[in-house]
Amino acid sequence: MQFESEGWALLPRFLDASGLAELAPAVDRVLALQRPSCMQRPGNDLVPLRWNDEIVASVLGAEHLIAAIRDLLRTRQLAWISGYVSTKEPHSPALWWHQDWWCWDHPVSYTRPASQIALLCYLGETDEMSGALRLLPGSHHRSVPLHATLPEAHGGDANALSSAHPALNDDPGQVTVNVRAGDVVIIDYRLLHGTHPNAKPLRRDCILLSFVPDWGRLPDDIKAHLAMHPALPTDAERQRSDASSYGGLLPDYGGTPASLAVNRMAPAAFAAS
Ligand SMILES: O=C(O)CCC(=O)C(=O)O
Repeated sequence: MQFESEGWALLPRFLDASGLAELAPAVDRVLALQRPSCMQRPGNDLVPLRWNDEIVASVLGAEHLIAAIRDLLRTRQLAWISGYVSTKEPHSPALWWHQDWWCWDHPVSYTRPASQIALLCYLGETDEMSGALRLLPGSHHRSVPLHATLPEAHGGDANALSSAHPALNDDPGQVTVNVRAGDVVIIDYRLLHGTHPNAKPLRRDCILLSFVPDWGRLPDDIKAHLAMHPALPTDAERQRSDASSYGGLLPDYGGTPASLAVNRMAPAAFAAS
């Protein structure tokens, strides 16, 4: 299966013209309202979305997409965890090579199945000149030389990288995922990825939702941590709202939510088995 061995897959044409026409103004509204500065980094701004945001509701309500993800991952217990609008400003630099997994001290990090995945839905066409995603197939399962050179994915050191640093440049093993508007890319959270610079005068927009492919398979301590994610409805919100309309996509955790020690640094050398 390409997704398991390479750590990524393309689901073409998830959104048609009418879907794009609905989501694009919703993204404009989100960007006009909120910009937490902690989620701005060179070459990428992330605006968090909660469960009741219209964008999240629209993607989670897209039954054909959810069915395609379940087929791709061969799972029935898909659980949604978080959502963001991910943009690249006009004339913005590359987003550095990084991976999004947050718990490298945990043994589950070194098993083959993905514990968390990102869905990236692009609202416009992208290529090497307009901020396309680039990724290193297989880097979710074994280290590559780049791992040893990277700063912590969301840490302050990454903000200070020189433009010559390998984290900001092409890598010989990379695949550039040129997409059309409405295409979706799915990546394993451990996969090394980043973006090309956006040399164009237009903002490049993407909706990023994260999921656990198989909630039942996750170790309890990881579930206890993820169940506290601020994007998810609180117990009170679940009780007084129509959160049930998400068709079983909200994680159900019966234990006591508890934080785990976060480690976002992949080891310089590792292999999943
Ligand atoms: O916006 C993109 O294309 C990628 C964003 C990304 O890599 C991230 O937020 O981790």
